[in-house]
Amino acid sequence: MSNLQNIVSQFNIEGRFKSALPFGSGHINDTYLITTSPDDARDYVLQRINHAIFRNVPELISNIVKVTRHLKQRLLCKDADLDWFHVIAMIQTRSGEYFLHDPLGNYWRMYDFVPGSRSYDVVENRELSCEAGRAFGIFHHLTSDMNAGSLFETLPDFHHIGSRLEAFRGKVRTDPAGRVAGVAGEIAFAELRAEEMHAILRLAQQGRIPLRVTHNDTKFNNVLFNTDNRAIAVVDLDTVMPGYLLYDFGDAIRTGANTGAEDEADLSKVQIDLGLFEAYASGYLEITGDFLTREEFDHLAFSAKYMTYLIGLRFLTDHIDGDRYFKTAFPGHNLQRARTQFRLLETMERDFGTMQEIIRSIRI
Ligand code: GN1
Ligand code: MG
Repeated sequence: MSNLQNIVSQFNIEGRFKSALPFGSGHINDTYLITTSPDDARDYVLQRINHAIFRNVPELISNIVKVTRHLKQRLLCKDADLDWFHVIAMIQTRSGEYFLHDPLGNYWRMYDFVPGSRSYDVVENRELSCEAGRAFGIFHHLTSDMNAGSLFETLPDFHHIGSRLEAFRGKVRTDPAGRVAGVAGEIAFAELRAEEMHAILRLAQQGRIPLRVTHNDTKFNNVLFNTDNRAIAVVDLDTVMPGYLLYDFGDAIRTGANTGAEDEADLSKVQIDLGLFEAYASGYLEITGDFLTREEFDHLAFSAKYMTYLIGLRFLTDHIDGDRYFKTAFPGHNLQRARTQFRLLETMERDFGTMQEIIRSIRI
């Protein structure tokens, strides 16, 4: 029996293991699509959680259990009227846990695969972007009455500008892979904007924006669509924890209103698409408009610049560090991703006035 088959056999699944194929495009965990026989038995998504990054897997799983239970309860309320929206079920092991800790020290968990569902790495049109906005809006709406403090902070200071700059500057100083000289332009680009990028942290420190239950990885490819291209679920809840809504909005724009892929090498293809931006924002605000605070609303456009900067800074830091954090497919991949983010940010700077007008013009 293969290792994966052996792992799968310890979960409570329908049918018999047929195959395991690498699945999705995550940069951290290992993900497989598990098919089963007979053909009408369910299929599953199996993941090996990267426990070098996620140091406390039981708490991570406990966050997901709490949030998915809450989502399910809220969806059951008649007034929710969201019957197309799915909460992806985690599968229990035969001993009733939501994860498996194997003898090698690896952590595994399984989800239902929603038949016919798909995700996109690049946004193809405004309808998809608007749908993604609605999906993350529904996630925020349904969790807006949850106590954020009841969740564990799985990755402390995940989107904290101070910590990310400190890590970046530390690597620039020590230059562990001898790459600093080759990225002087990118380092200067990041430093030039460092001060401005403290805006959301300041709002938080001054108590002007509320701590909420947030997703923290609102990439476009974390939205599942059905065959009619309706967004039916948000996935990848590993980083669900207390956070600021602006981080989720901004990170979604980074990928959901970008004309290129996250690692597009041809920078002329990378820019903020204002039509996609408007579509995402209107889908999102259609759902969240009545509970968003004024300060949150006023900083939505800025949050897109912030998250694009932050993720670019993280890719650049990892490049300087010798590619130890994100999975890479070729040498220089992290640097290419950083350059793509920084190019996208420049186009947001160019169009920032219009982005703000677009937000203001969406009636909520
Ligand atoms: C990582 O593995 P994936 O693609 O779900 C990262 C996110 C980044 C993203 C960039 C735990 O997410 O924070 O935004 O890559 N996740 C973690 O594509 O660091
Ligand atoms: Mg993720």
